[in-house]
Amino acid sequence: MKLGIAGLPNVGKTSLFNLLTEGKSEVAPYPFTTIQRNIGVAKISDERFSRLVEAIKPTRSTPAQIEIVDIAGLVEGASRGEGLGNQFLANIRDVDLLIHLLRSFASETISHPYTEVDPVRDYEVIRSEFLLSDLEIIERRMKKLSKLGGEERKRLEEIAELLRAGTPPPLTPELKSYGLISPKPELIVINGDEFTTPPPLNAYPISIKLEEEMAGLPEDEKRSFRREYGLDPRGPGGIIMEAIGRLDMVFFYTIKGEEARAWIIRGGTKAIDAAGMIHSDMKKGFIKAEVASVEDIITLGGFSSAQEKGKVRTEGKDYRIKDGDVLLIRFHT
Ligand SMILES: Nc1nc2c(ncn2[C@@H]2O[C@H](COP(=O)(O)OP(=O)(O)OP(=O)(O)O)[C@@H](O)[C@H]2O)c(=O)[nH]1
Ligand SMILES: [Mg+2]
Repeated sequence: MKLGIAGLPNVGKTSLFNLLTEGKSEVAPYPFTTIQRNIGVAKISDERFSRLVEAIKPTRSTPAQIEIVDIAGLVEGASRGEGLGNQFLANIRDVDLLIHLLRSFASETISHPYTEVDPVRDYEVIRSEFLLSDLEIIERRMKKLSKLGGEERKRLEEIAELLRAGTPPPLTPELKSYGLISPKPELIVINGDEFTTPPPLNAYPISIKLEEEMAGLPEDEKRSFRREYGLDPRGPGGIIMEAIGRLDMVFFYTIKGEEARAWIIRGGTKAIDAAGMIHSDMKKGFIKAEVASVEDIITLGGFSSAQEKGKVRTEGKDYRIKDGDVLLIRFHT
C-alpha cells in the first residue's frame, strides 16, 4: 500500500513527507524544489498497538508502516506537460490513495503560483488536471482499439464521457490497471497557521510549521497546542490513520519472543498470505494460526494468559484476517 502526496508547488508537500517519514528531503521556499519523487516509509501511530505494548511490555515494539510518495508540484496545464508536467502525474499513478495537500498559510517569501491564497480554487485546479490526464489515457487507449470496436471500446467511451463531465469514474480493477488518478480515494489536507472555522472541503487541518516548531515536545503538549489553533489534535499521525480508514485495510499484531509488532494488510487477506507477509518460510511451512483479539490480550496481559482463559482459537490457512487479530503462526521449517 502506498500513499501519494500531491498539490501545487510550495504548499509544503515535502515538509509533510519529512514529518511523516522522519526524512530529510529538500525543502525550499521556491516552486519545484522537488523534481525526482521522494519515497519513504511512515510509522503508523496506532492507539491500539500503543495499549498492547503498554500491557505486555515487550523489549522491542515495531509499529506498522506504510509507504509514502512525495512528488513534484503540479500546476494548471500539468496534464499537457506544463510545469514539470505529465511525468509527475505518472509518479502517482500507482499509489492507492492521494493526500491532496492545500495551502492556506500566507507568506511574503514563499511564493504561490496564483499569488493569492485560495485552497478551494487550488483544489479545483489540481482535480481538473487529474481528470484531463485520465481522459488523455482513455482517449489514447480508445485510439488503439478504434479498429477493434467491441465491449472495451464501449466501456471506454462511457468513462471518457464521465471524465469530460468532471466526474471520476468508479474505480474498477480495469481502471486501476490503466493508472487513472481521478477515481483514487483521497484525503484533503489543509496546511495553515490557524483555523477559527472548520476548514473547507471537509479537509484535515494541520500546521506543518507548528509541527516543525513542536518537534521534541511530548505528545500531550502537542495536542493541546493543536487544539488551541483549531487543528486536528492528532497532527501528522492522524493523516495516516484517516488515509487508512479510507482504504480497505486491517491491522493485525504478532508477539514473538520479546517483540510485539503491528502489521497492516488489505481486508479479506487469508491467514496464509498474512503469514507470507511476515516471512516467506511461514507461508511455505504454514500449519495453522492461533488467533486472539487484541483487546483480550490487552485485558489479560499476554498470549499465554489468553490461552489459559480459552480466548485463543485455531484457524486454518483460508481464515480471513480480521481487524485487531493477534496471530501466532505455527509452521514447520
Ligand atoms: N509559513 C509556513 N511555511 C511553510 C509551511 N509549510 C511549509 N512551509 C515552507 O514552504 C516552503 C515550501 O515547502 P516544501 O515542503 O518544499 O513545499 P513543496 O510543496 O514540497 O514544494 P515543491 O517541491 O516545490 O512543489 C518551505 O520554505 C517550507 O519551509 C507552513 O505551514 N507555514
Ligand atoms: Mg517538494
